[in-house]
Amino acid sequence: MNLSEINSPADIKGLDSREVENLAGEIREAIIRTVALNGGHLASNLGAVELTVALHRTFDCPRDKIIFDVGHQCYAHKILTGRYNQFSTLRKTDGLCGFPRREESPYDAYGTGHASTAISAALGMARARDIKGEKYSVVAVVGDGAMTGGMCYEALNDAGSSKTPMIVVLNDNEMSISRNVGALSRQLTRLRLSRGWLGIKKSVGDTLNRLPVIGKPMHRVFQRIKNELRNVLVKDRFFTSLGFQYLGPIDGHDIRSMEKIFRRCQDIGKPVLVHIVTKKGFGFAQAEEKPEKYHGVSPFETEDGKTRGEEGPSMGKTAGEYLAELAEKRHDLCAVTAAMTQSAGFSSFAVRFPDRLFDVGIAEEHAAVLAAGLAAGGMRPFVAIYETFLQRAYDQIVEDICLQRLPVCLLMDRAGLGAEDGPTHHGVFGVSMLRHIPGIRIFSPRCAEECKSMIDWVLTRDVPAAIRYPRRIPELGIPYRGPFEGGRWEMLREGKDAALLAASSILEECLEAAELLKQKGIEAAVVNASSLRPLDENMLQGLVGRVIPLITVEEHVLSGGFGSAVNEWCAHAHAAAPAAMLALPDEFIPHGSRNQLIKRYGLDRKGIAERTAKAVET
Ligand SMILES: Cc1ncc(C[n+]2csc(CCOP(=O)(O)OP(=O)(O)O)c2C)c(N)n1
Repeated sequence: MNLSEINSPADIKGLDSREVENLAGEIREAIIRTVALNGGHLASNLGAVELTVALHRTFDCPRDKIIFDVGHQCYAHKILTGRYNQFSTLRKTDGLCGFPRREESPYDAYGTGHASTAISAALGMARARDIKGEKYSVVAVVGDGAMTGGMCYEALNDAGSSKTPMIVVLNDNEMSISRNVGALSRQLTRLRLSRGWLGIKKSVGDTLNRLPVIGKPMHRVFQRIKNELRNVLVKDRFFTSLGFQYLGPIDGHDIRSMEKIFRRCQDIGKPVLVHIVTKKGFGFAQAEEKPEKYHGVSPFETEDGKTRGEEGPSMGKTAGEYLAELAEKRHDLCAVTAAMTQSAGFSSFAVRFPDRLFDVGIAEEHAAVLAAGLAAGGMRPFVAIYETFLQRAYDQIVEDICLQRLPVCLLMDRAGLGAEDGPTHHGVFGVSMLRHIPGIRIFSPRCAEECKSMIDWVLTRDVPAAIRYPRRIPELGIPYRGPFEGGRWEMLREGKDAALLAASSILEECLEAAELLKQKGIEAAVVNASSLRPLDENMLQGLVGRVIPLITVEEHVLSGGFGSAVNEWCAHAHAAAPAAMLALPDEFIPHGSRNQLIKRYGLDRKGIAERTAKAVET
């Protein structure tokens, strides 16, 4: 079947089994082709192709609701719901989003991006349905990685006790981004291993059924014993004890078996959990072999898997490797990650100090409190989490870390625009999330040396701190003089007409803007405001004394960010407010390339230069 002929899932319902197999193959090829060009989540999507086909052939969307946890595995869903013709725009500016978005299609029943929300959302929708007396199925598709997140258990607990009919499909591939962690993962392995036993059960049942007269009653008794035994032997009590009917494990690449089970689920009338087993990267040898590498990829060559465009060393890796170096001598130093050890740059720390690296699974709240506990016990924990995911742990940062003044250091990776991943992944709220919390220090390095120097500084103080940095190390071409001091900024470029105050990733654009301004005869100073809290009050006093326009620039929302901090300081100091505060607007920023996004919001060199020139002229 030609994928471009699929206008809705109704178009695939009448296919015979051969056609369905072919369809899965075509979807898989389209996904590989597109991700090779645009980048994206490859391995997770390849593993979920048959599951998605089976879901859309069984359920009747958009009347029935399918909620994809994390949503990074929704590509086949987008193709099957009339979006194949736009699929080449996946993750591109103004193109299809790589995650489900309610505004993009009525088939995207619920927007996701951050893990472990689908069961809660599905329960909410199922309750809304029941209250309104409507009839439809609600299905949450959750990976075993997402199942390490605490919210899943809160939702299972609630759903199981309320007996609200809903379906949870547990897509178990033994992987989160890396191999999955935790006790539940071990439990699922036991369930998967029980598949051999389920095979024996089936063949005994079939034999009994074939026996004349005595066969049928014996089969019924066997059935009862079988179910009991199943509970004991396959240890599926975990989900049943929470009030869910457990079905599985079944092969998540066998479309017919899944359709059969999904049809059964529609009539059960209580919460059901269907445990399917899949292979991450299924059908693409390189991704099957290295599912971690192909979890999320930049554009790559399909033949040899080589990624296009060198990504360069990351700031996270710099921090992770430096901490591993320090950990040789400092036995109190430890690290906490939340299912992102490799992506956050802590692989070598994990290899060198497996006893002092705690990967807690997708459990950011737990990560923060675990770190608070470690600090209370005399350790120096560094918690490496992407800025966007750290939003989960706001309360724990306030109550557990800061209120108790515990020396936990948050390493907020991927600060700034998450570009192609879009609104769920931009790290643009971090400063406003933390800046008002008493006692915390917030820093943002401009280079690897400054990042290391910040870590050194943090280790000499007994206070909570956060270091926020983008993935890529900015290239400013100005040697770092250091050492870093909390509350001290660095003058990167002198200038008598205006001062641009900025930190980290956006300093590159500021320095380029200063060059453009020079061509117009405007001398703009550029300050590396690497200490976002406390501010460098001495330098601010000096700049205010020069009576030149101050312009704050940040890759962050305006409200409560760095510009707001400088503005507040000016008000307290009875100084003139900044002449301009350049930042992202107070709206959710869509996905797109970073270059196009910063241009759109006036944060590229041209935008910064124009706003500065205007401030100087008025
Ligand atoms: C709150 C949160 N933390 C971290 C992530 C980053 N992340 C995206 S996918 C993923 C692994 C998900 O594993 P699983 O649910 O098993 O899906 P799979 O990729 O294996 O199909 C992680 C950790 C996230 N999306 N949300």
